[in-house]
Amino acid sequence: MGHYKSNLRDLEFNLFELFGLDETLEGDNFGDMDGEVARDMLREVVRLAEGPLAESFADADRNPPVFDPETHSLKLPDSFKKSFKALYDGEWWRVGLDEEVGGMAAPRNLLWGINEMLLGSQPAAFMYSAGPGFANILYHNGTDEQKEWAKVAVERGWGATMVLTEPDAGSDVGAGRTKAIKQDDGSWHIEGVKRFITSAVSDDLFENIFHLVLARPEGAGPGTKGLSLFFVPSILFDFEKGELGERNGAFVTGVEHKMGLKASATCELTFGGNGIPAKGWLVGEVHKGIAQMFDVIEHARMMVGTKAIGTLSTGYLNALEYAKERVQGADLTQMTDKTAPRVTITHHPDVRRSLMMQKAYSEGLRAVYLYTAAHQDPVTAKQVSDADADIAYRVNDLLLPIVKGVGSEIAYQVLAESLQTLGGSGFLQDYPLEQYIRDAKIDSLYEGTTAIQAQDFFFRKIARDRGVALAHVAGQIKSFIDSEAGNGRLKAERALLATALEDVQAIVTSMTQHLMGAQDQPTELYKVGLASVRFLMGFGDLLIGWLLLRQSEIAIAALDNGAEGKEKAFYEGKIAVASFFAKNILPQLTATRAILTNIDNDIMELDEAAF
Ligand code: ST9
Ligand code: FAD
Repeated sequence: MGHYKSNLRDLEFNLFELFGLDETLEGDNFGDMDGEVARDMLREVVRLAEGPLAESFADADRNPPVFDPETHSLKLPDSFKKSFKALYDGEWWRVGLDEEVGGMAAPRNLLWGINEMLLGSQPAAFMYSAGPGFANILYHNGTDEQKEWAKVAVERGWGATMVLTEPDAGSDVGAGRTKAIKQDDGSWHIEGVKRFITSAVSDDLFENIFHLVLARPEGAGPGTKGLSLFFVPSILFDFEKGELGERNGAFVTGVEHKMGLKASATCELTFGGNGIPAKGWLVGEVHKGIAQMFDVIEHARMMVGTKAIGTLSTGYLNALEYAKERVQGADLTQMTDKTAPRVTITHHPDVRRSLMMQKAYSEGLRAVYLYTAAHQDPVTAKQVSDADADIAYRVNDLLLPIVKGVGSEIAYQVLAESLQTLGGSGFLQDYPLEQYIRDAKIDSLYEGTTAIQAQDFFFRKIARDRGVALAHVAGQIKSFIDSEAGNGRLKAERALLATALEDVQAIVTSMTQHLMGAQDQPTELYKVGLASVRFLMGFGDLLIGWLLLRQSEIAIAALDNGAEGKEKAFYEGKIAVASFFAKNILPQLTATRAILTNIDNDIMELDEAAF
């Protein structure tokens, strides 16, 4: 048994009982797939994720990949390659891809439910296996000829990378200096050095890797709008037959040593610095690089958030298992009786508080990413929130920074609680918690840091959207508050949710006033910047509180219908965790509201020397 613990029951509860996946699958929107097929798929993924995929998790951390700068090559641990093969040969990468490139249609919430387990088990392997997904995006954005390359890439199992970051262009992608020089034959030569590129070298996992690279054509303007997207294969190939030819001039010139996620190679990638030109082809023959790259980024942000949430879930379940067995101390009510029987630590109030917090965020964030995923295809969105295609698109856009930003911040924070549950043992490498924390830290950094997610959330997803998607989600929350949900038993919790919704709405109003005030007084914008991350996190708590209460409503009905045994315990847990979250977390939003609606610019006016 590996480190990974799936939560199949909770996944199925969300997909089928909360979001109605059986109904989504009625008709032929997703081919022959029905609820039973979907359940079989999930069970199969549990076997893979808890078994062969998880097996190399610790070994690949303790024996990280070794890079040889002479040959620009990487040696991955054999154990990891075995896990990767189990994943790739399982062909889970086909799920959700277009049928034209060899994919299999599936509702997006089912797809991300599957991905949660693969990512929680062995995230680096999942990332190496993203080639077909990247090819799918090339297929969507490419010329007719490039669509054929995309099919070749999938058929031959090529790896792929997304290439934006440079030493002086991280969050500020538009500062990138990598150049593209047009050639007479219609191709381009790419020149520059990119850094932190994931999976740019990968031992012998693939015969070829193609890079999707942002570069600035000579003479193009500044910023992100001057960037174009290029397809740059590591090895050139015959465009008709797909056969491999000469090495292209894109070489990995370094691999980073890092805190965690060690099996995933993070590379310096040099284009054209080795005496061989790095040939590239303009994707779609249009200069819309940043918009095209955002097709990749949106998937990758979803992936990063789901990875964090999947890690938090297995962290919680490992902590829970330990807590149920660890005997230490007496019950608090018998603390003065030195002869009192010793109890398992689950008897101690503070351990219960911590475990319930872990459960709330693991299960609440799972509901958040599945709700978001449901808005990535119109059929599922209609089923889940009665959204039409336009609203569905906007809601997904709105919630991606929540999945990515809140998912990653909370996972890192709450995994520390999971480690704490194990006491000193949590600090040891005998348990996976310390590695979970190291491996999950990256999630708040790459694909746009939390500050970037928070700005995206407010400026683009709320202000620029004129609040349309926000109104849809807030409307759903409001109708739950106004309903009789819980059959008389969720009144207090619904009242707490109502206050939380008002608090969040007051924060939005205040931030919008600062945004408008910036037309006369530009420094008003600082107030938005000072509030944005706390607003992002607060909105995440509101969504979690709402979705946990919706789950609780279903659980109450199931208990009323006579659920027994393990099922009874499961539903009781659902009611308890929703109530706990409503009473212990949602009221914090009132304090956040008081802080953010009275925010001032004092620290912006302070001399840097005073810090
Ligand atoms: C990285 C990779 O960190 C880490 C892990 C890699 C793992 C690989 C595996 C991935 C697997 C994924 C799954 C595979 C796929 C499966 C497929 C299945 C089918 N939304 O605001 P402006 C666009 S990589 C959409 O003025 P600035 C838009 O076109 C490195 N589009 O920005 C816009 O134009 P317009 C990641 C957006 O001030 C234009 O950009 N690095 C969005 O010029 C300009 O917008 C980062 O993420 C959006 N949310 O530039 C960088 N936002 O307005 C983080 C912008 O006309 N930095 N656009 O529509 C940022 O995001 C910055 O805010 C910035 C600012 C660069 C956008
Ligand atoms: P900086 O942009 O320098 O940020 C430093 C700090 O300043 C952060 O706290 C940030 O939030 C804050 N900050 C910066 N600008 C602002 C602002 N405008 N407002 C408020 N705060 C701000 N890139 C790729 O292109 N492809 C990859 O495959 C890839 N994989 C990666 C893998 C790993 C392991 C790592 C570490 C990075 C990877 N990256 C990749 C790069 C990653 O996306 C960047 O590290 C990230 O976007 C942040 O950029 P930076 O590191 O330069 O930090």
